[in-house]
Amino acid sequence: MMFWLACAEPTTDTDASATVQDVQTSTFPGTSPSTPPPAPTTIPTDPAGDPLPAAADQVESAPGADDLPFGDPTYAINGVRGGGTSAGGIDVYALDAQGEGAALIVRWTDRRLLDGPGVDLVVFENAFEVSPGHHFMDPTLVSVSIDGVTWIDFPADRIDENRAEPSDDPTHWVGFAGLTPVQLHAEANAVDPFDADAAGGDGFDLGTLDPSDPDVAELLEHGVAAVRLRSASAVDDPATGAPWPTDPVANGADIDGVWGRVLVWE
Ligand SMILES: [Ca+2]
Ligand SMILES: [Ca+2]
Repeated sequence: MMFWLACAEPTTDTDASATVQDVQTSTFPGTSPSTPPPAPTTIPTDPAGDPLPAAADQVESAPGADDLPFGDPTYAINGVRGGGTSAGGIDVYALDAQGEGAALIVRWTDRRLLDGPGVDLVVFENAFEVSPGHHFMDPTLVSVSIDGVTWIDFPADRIDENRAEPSDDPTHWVGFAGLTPVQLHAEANAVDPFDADAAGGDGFDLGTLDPSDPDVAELLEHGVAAVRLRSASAVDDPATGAPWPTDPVANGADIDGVWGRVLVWE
């Protein structure tokens, strides 16, 4: 029933020293990055070999990948290197603003993300503050799946009265990623990715999904195998039937990395 489960390595064979570079070579053959990520990231485990919070380390799908600057999707799994409050990080994979290339799917090698206390998942994009209350940002829709077929969207909405118009006020956008600047930096500021004040990024709690939905119930039982990120500009706002309006100078979400908190081996 779950194609990723079917092809997973036996849990006893898990190599805790696997690196992002190992993974990307074996699982994303369509990508031949001419400029490798700055450094491989070891999958962290505790002394018992159990996984600790970790960044997603596999690209499952990146149809917008190309040889242009920021066209290499491995930058979405190579660690987070934010640019701080007032500048956008450049260690990113840029999704398109429209079309098939506006989506990216990432996952964790041989692991699934469970619903733990509070935020379970943090998406780091490269939004930054232009002035107080005004951000340059690429609102991003977040979905989760246990099988890569059925996707459950985190509810997202505009809560101001001008939903058909762009807004650079992040408080107008609720349930989107791509809103909050990123202070987390793998080398220069390796704070807790789940400390929102210290790390930035946009957090998501699986516990906020509706457990009366059978698909959600199954997801909560088995865990998340993959996360899909989509530029909001490529998706229709159900209330208007038109794409979510984003700043004309924004050109799609720029994904730096995705962290999960409670991960279990498959
Ligand atoms: Ca949770
Ligand atoms: Ca990155």
